[in-house]
Amino acid sequence: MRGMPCDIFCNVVDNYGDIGVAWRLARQLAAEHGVRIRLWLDDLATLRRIWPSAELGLSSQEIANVEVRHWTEPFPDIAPAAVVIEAFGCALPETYLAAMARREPRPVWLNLEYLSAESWVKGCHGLPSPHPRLPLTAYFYYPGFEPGTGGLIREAGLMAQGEAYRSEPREQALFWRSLQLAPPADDILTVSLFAYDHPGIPELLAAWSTGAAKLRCLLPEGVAPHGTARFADHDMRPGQGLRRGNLEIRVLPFLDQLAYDRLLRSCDLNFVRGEDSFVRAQWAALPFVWNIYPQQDDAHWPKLAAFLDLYCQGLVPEAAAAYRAFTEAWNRGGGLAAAWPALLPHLPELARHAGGWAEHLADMPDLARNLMLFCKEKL
Ligand code: TRH
Repeated sequence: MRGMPCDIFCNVVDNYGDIGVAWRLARQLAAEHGVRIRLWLDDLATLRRIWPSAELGLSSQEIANVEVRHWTEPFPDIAPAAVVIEAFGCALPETYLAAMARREPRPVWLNLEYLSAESWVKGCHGLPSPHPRLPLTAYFYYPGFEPGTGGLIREAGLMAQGEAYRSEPREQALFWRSLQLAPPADDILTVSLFAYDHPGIPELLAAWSTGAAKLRCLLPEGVAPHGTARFADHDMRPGQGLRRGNLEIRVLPFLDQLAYDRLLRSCDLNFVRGEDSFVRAQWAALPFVWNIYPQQDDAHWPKLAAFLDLYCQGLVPEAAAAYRAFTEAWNRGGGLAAAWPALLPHLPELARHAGGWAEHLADMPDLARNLMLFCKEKL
């Protein structure tokens, strides 16, 4: 499959997850499988937040061996690639679809779906979906946590990198210095906080400030600005800090994807959200709390429950109960004053469990590898 051309289409609906996933996959397919990627992206500014060498205003640029094309309308008249990945149902341009239908052989067309731990995913992964008008078939490609799904994005050597980082205090000290922070003292709990701007934020910050543990909360710039301002009584900017009781808050600049991985590996507990940071926290092999992306029809609750059922297998019952209660409170945005002190004593057990979970996941083939095999079968 080396040298195979592949078009990835990504439309940024909101936040960073659409491009976060598409960009990570594009980089990995290019770096590890030698695929010639053209990434069609409608919002270069969002890519630039997670990958600062991306330039605005260019219709085409080469970054990390990926050809990044600004997706604008009218769409240029181009020859479709052998493999086409439509990220999160972003709807391919009509003219491009028509060109796909004329191409011989037809491209392998994958619809990369959102990640879910729900049991129906295994039954739907890989199913064909014929186009209503054109002689084309799209295949549903579902990431997942279990065999029979498309797997999770995991670069080669990721786990070894994490272990090397954890056993190298000098590397960690360099990372903290790059953030203009001293390495945390042993008696401080270091927490990264990436969450939606929900009412639980000021409540949790208040619980931390009066809590039993000394805690340093690292907050990427622009994350949950209203919730943190409600707690702090003012807006907080990068580099700024605030101390209240046992809590210290530091606002970090928004990091690039590589530095964000280091942040996740450097903390004792990570609050993550959406899809990509949620998966990266699992690869960091440390305790995490997931703020699931809220959906209008409440479809996120069964999705959250399915993940917790899977994740909590093998966790001691008391720790599992506290973890479930805290995750529920965090996602509902209430009850955190009680849920936090109940969770705190279980962090060592949660750390042990997170390590085992990451090893278990890493025993399965990664999404890019599975995707390559899938395409090979269909080509
Ligand atoms: O930003 P998210 O909430 O994104 C999404 C979108 O809302 C999307 O529409 C929705 O469908 C999906 O969630 C479920 O969260 P996510 O997926 O974790 O993406 C964040 C990306 O930003 C991820 O690639 C990590 C990256 N990141 C950095 O590179 N640096 C940072 O400092 C931070 C905090 C994140």
